[in-house]
Amino acid sequence: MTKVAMITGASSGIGKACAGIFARNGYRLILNGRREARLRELAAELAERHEAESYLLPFDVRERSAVEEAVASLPTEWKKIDILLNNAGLALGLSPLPEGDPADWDTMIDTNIRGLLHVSRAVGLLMRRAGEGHIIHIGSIAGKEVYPGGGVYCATKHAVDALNKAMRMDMLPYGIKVTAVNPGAVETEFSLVRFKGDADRAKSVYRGYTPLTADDVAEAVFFVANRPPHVNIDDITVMPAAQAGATRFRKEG
Ligand code: NDP
Ligand code: 8X3
Repeated sequence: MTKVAMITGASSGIGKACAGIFARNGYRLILNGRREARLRELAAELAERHEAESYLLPFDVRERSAVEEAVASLPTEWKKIDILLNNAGLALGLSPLPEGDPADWDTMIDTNIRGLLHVSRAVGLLMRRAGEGHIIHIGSIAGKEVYPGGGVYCATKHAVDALNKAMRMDMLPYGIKVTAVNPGAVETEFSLVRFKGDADRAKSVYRGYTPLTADDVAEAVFFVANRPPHVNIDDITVMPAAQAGATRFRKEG
């Protein structure tokens, strides 16, 4: 039986690139995101390019009952999930805390922390029953450091860092590996979302240096997911060569 990788936030950026590398390497995929049309397009592309089999599981990670119902609805042959990639996430705004929008805080906390917990619980129970599995979190350099205006986003990614460590302990008795991949700047739709559709501002985040691509991160994810059974990578940080820390860049021009 081919292995199954479930990816949250597969409709864009890092999640989509991860779907590509797992498909290319013979995995079956469970693709999640809210934008179902994008998931459908991706599944068709992966089938054509790699003859990969995908199962679409669109839901909003923030809605616990939707997550539980979706995971429970998986056909038996899709319920043995080998890899869960907790990738769905976002930043909204870059304002100092007193000027921040509490609605944005709620969305970040609900998606990046609560959503990750909902999915980890539902899939973790299946993995526990199977006696094996691997949960991989997409954290961030923002989970290791903080920067002005990024307080709430950084807090959510620090929470991912804490959950990565605690979950590894909780899952240890069941033979389930837990890993975090923490990227620095990656050019995806992340900044377009953060700046609410302001394409010029989003573009400016990546000006003057070469950021990571989503494929660079996908290669790191695939590497940690494919170590021998006795090896776990607890945590890795992947940065652009032109970035040393959350706010320190070597920019030209
Ligand atoms: P994108 O905006 O390109 O992708 C984000 C993905 O998350 C989309 O597929 C989106 O799908 C999904 N998503 C967002 N909210 C929800 C939700 N409520 N339910 C289900 N899916 C959701 O950004 P990235 O690929 O860059 O981001 C992926 C992860 O990487 C995030 O966790 C981000 O914090 C992290 N990260 C990004 C970095 C960067 O510089 N880009 C650096 C470090 C970490 P849809 O809208 O269809 O639901
Ligand atoms: C995304 C990277 O530095 O914009 O997690 O927060 S950063």
